[in-house]
Formats: sequence, structure tokens, C-alpha cells
Amino acid sequence: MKKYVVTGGAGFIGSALVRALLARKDGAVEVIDNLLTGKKSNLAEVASRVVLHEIDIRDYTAIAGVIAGADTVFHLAAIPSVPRSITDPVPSHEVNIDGTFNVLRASAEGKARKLVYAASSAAYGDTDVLPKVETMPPNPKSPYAAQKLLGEYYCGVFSSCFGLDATSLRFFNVYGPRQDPDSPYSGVLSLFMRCLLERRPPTIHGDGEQTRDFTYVEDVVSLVIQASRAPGTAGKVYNAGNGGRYSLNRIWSILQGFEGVNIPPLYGPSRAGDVRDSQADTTTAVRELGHAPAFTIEDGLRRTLEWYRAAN
Ligand code: UD2
Repeated sequence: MKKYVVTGGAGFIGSALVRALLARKDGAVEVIDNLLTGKKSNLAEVASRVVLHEIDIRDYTAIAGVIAGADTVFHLAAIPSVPRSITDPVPSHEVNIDGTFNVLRASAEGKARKLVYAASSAAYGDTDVLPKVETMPPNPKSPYAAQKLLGEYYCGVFSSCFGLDATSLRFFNVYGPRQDPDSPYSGVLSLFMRCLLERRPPTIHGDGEQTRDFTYVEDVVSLVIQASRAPGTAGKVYNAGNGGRYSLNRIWSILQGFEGVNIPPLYGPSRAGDVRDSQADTTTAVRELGHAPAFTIEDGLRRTLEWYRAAN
């Protein structure tokens, strides 16, 4: 029986990946998560089919035992917030850089067949041209972006120097069920969902005309699994986005339309480290990984909203 290890598997994206792997029924799934931002409840109905190791990727010895003998390691564990990496940079550095090094080292020494790394489109920073394509020079604007970029470089070096087949996917603003709206560092759409259901105005940082390639979690999960099986991708970096671009003002307007309400947002100062515009060129991921995003923004937003409504 193959073993799949998902670091960060109790998180929002990780738990969706765990469900997708279980649905394929071709391997055992083990999760490494320190429950800092992940939650046991994210795995509630699949708990009996998953081994959850409550350990920290900063602890090499602890994770090496779990990763040894894995077929595929999906490395999603991270402290995933741009502003958090500015207000509290040390843990963010230790988890995202030292922790990533530990996961790569454990995967190489444990002879994993494949590693897929959750990199970030934050690595691009602000570019003159959209959409953002993998051949553009990176230009990180925050510690988080720099950390995620270094993880890509390490995936490349582990592929070339240590024989680990590691592929990086640059996630673009993933949203969907189970994204946690309870933290000051929560993703914007989880906060929008809660505000909409509570009929409260969201706070928008800046003029709301910044844009993001909001990508539904199930599309990202499908791509992660495809990347784990595609040949010839060692050391490579791919965009994992939908290819669209929506301003925050537009998204809030779509959401209000769903509910038939009119709630003007509050506007506050722009956030340090914020990228202005983000949009993925999906050409290479489509060609080399078979990327085929299936959810329009309206589909994704509706599904997400219904999940939050039911969860309330
Ligand atoms: C997201 C991911 C990050 C990375 C990146 C890749 C989260 C929490 N962060 O960073 O891990 O992968 O995407 O593109 O998912 N905003 C508001 N009001 C709020 C909160 C946010 O206006 O209450 C704005 C924020 O200033 C930014 C935009 O919404 O312009 C998106 O912010 P975010 O924190 O959801 O995501 P981002 O793009 O910083």
C-alpha cells in the first residue's frame, strides 16, 4: 500500500487534498500538522481513515519517521500569511524556511518518490505585465514571499543535488470551504463570506481595486495530484491559478448580488507588503500537468457561501 504524507493536512487546503486522496483509494494517507492554523475539525468525518501526527515541521526527528518510505509527500504546512510574516517574522521564517528544509531533507533521506511543494504567487511581487508567467523574474515584497520563493529554490536544489523529484506549484489566492475566518490574518474571501452572512460591511485595505486570481480549492487540489503524477517535472515551478483576475470591489458586489443586499464596504489604509494585481498564466500548467480548472468564480463563490451558511 502506498503512503501519502500531507504536511499541513489539517489546514484548509491540506484537508481538501486529504479528502481527494482518500477518494482515490490507492494509498494510505498520513497527516503532519501542529494545529497552529490547522484544525482537527477540518478532518472530522474522515478522521478514522487518516493518521494525524500532531508534530511540527521544525522538529526534524519527529517528521523524518513519518515521511520515511512515503511514495509522495505533499508539503503544504506553512504560516501562510503575508501580514503575519511582517508583524511576527520569526515563526514565519522558521516554519516556512527551516521547516521546509526539514521536509525536503526527510523526503530525500526517506526515499520519497515525489514531493509537491505549495509555493506562492506572492513570489512574483508587482510585475509590469499580466498575467504572471513562470519565466518572469521573481520580486518578493514581503518576508512570506521571500520564504516561499526560497522553498522553490530548495526544491530545485534537492532535485539536482539530492535526487529528490520535487515540483513547486505557485498557489494563487485559494478560497473555498473550511478557510478559517477567525484569525486577523484570514484570507479575504473567508472574511467576506462571514460579513455577508452577518450582514456586516467588510473592511477593504486600500481602494478595493487590487485584483487577485481567486482559485477554488478543488481546482488547486486536482492540480496538486496531477503534478504528483506528471513525469519530467523535477525541480520545475508551475502556476496554480485559474487565469482570471477580480478586484475586491467586484467580488463583494457579486456576493451582495447572491444575497440581494446592499452593504457598502468600509475602506482602510493599504496593507504593507500587499501585491497590487495577481493573475496566473496557466499555459505551462495546462500543457505539462493537464491543468483544467473546472470552477468559475461564480460557482466557487456560491459553493463557498453555502458551506459557510451551513457551518454557521
Ligand atoms: C494570499 C495567501 C498567501 C499567498 C498569496 C498568493 C491567504 C491568507 N494568503 O495572500 O498565502 O498564497 O495569496 O497570491 O490566503 N484584504 C482586505 N480586507 C481584509 C483582508 C484582506 O481588503 O480584511 C485585502 C488584502 O489587503 C489584499 C487582498 O485582500 O489586497 C488579499 O489578501 P489575503 O490576505 O486574502 O491574501 P494575499 O493576496 O495577501
